[in-house]
Amino acid sequence: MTAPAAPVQGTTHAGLQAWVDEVAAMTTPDEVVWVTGSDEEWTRLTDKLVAAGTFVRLNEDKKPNSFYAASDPSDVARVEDRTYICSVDEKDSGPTNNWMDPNEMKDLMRGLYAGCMTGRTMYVIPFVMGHIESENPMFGVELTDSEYVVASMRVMARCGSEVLRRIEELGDDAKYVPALHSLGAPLEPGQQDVTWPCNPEKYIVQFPEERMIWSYGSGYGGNALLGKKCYSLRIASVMARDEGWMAEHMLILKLTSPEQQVYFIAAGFPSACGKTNLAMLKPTIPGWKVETLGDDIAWMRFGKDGRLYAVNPEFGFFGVAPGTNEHTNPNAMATINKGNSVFTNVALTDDGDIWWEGLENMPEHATSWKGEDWTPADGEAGVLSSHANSRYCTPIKQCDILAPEYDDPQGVPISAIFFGGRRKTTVPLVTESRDWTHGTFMGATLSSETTAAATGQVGVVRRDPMAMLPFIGYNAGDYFQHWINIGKDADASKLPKIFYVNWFRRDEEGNFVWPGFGENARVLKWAIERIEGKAAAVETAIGHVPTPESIDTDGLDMDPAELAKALTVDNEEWKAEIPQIEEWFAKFGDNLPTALQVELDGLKARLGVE
Ligand code: SAT
Ligand code: MN
Repeated sequence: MTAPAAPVQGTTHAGLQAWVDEVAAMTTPDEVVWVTGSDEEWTRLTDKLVAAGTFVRLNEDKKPNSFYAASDPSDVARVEDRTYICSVDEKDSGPTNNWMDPNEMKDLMRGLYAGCMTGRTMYVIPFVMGHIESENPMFGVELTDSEYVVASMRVMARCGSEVLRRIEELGDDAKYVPALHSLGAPLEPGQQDVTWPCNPEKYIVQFPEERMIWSYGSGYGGNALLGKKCYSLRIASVMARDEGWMAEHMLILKLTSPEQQVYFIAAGFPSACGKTNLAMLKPTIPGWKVETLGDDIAWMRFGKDGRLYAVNPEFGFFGVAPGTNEHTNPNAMATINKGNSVFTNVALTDDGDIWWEGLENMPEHATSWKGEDWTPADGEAGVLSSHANSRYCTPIKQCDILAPEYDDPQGVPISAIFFGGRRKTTVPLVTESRDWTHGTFMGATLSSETTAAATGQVGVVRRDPMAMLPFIGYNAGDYFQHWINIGKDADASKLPKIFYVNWFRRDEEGNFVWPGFGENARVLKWAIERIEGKAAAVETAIGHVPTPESIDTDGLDMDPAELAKALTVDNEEWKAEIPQIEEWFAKFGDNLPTALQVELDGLKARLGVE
C-alpha cells in the first residue's frame, strides 16, 4: 500500500476547472472528488461499494482484492438504439448511426442532467488512453456519479493524479476529451439507494466535432466507462479520419515462430466472438508462441518506415465471462485468478468465489446474477447462473503473456489483419485477400450472427463492417473511403495482409467443423506462411483459401472431411450472399467508395451473377 495521497480538490488548469464547476452546478452532487489513482482511494471506493451492496467482496484466498457485482437486470449490455452520433450535419453520422441535432440533444440532456447527481458524489477521473509518454497523449476526463464506474475505469485506463499533472503542465495545449456520465438516479434526503442505480431512459451520445461524450442512465461497461468504446473507438475514429490514422475494434497479438521470427497481428471481430480468447491463444502446434498486447482496441498509425504500428489504448481486459475456462483461455484464467478484478453479472458461489457457464468446478449451489438460488438442476432446466454478457474486468499487467512491447508508446508493426464473424454457413475457415482494397471489401462486408453483447435479438446475421458497426463515429461510407485512402497512401509491400476467418462454421448436424481456440494457431501459421510465400492456396471467387494440405494438422484429431468442409467455398452459397451485400451497400448511396463497388462487381463476375 502506498501512503494516502493528499486529496486533490481541484486543478490549476482553468479550462478543466471551469468545466467541472459548470457540470457540478448543473448536476448538483453533494460533493466533488478528484480521482488520484492511489491504493487508499481504491480501498475507500470498494469499501463504499460493499457498504452499498453494489459489490460483494470475494474470498481473499480465491480472488484477492476482487469483487462481485450484479446489475439491474435491464442494464446488462450496450444499448445501440440509445447511442447517438450527434454531428452538426446529419449526413456525417451516416446510415448506420442514430442522429439528433447536437443542440437539440444538448437541450434534452441538460434537462435530464439537471440535479441528476443530487445525493451522490461526482468523481473527476483524469485519464489517458494509451501511453502518457506518447507524442500526443490521448487524454480524457470523465465525470461520473458512479463508484462502480470509477473502480472499473481504474482497471481499464491509466487514471489519476499523474495524468492530471501532465494536463496541467501542458496547460492550454492539453487536449482532452470531456466525458460526462451520470446514472440518472438522484437520491432525495433519506431515500434508500438501490444496489445498481440506473435510469430506464438512456442516452449514449458522441459529439464528434467537439470530441465530447455525454452518457446518461446506464452503469454498464460500454455505456459508462467512457474511455473505452465511446472515446477509443467512436471519437477516436473521427480523430483518425481527420489525422490519417486508424482506430479499430481489434485485438493485437505477437506471434513467434519456432525460428524466432516475430509477427504482430491485429484482428477485428464483433463483440463476444472470441477476440479475447484469440488474443491470449495458447498454440497447440509445437514451437509457436503467442503473447498478447490487447484484446479489444487497436490504434494504428504509420511509422517512419511506412509500416502500420498499433498500440492498445487500454489498461485492462473487459472480457466476456461465460465460456472462459482453462481450456478456452488458460491465460485469462491465470490473469483473473491473481485478483484485483471486478466480476459483473456472473454467479456468486457459497464460498465467496465466482462461477459462470463453461467454467470448471460447477458448484452445488450458487446465487445467480439475478440474486436467485441456482443449482446444477436449474442449469439442466436451462436457467443460466450468469448473464450471457457477464464480464470480468481485470488489469492487463497481470497477464503472464503480456508482450513487453505493450509498454512501447510507438506500438508494434502489424504484418497481418484478420477480420471475422460468426457464420454457421458460407464463410470458409480462412480467406486471404488479393490486396488492401479487396481486404477492405472483406472488412466492409463482414457479417456475423448477433450476440448478447448488445441488447436485441441474438443470432441474426447482420453486416458489421470491420466489426465496427456500433463504433464508427461518422458516416460508414466515409469510413470505408478512409480505409481505401490508407491503402492508397501507403507502400503496398509494407501494408499488413488482410485475411478473413470464420471459426464458427457448422456441419449438417449443427456441430462446429473447426475445433477453434488453441487450434486457431494453425490458421495464424498458414497466414504467416502465405506472407512468407511458403504456403499453398487455391484461388476462389472470394479470395485465396488454403489447400487442405497447406494447413498444419499435425497432432490434430480431425476428420479430413470436416477440414474440407471448413475450407469449402460453395459458389451457390455465395451467390445467395450477393443480394445481401448489394442491399447493404445501397444504404451508403454516394458515400460508397467506387473501389468497393468495383470489388463487388468483380465478385459477381467471378460467381457468374448477372
Ligand atoms: O462495449 S463493451 O466495452 O461493453 C464490450 C463489447 O461489447 O465489446
Ligand atoms: Mn469489444
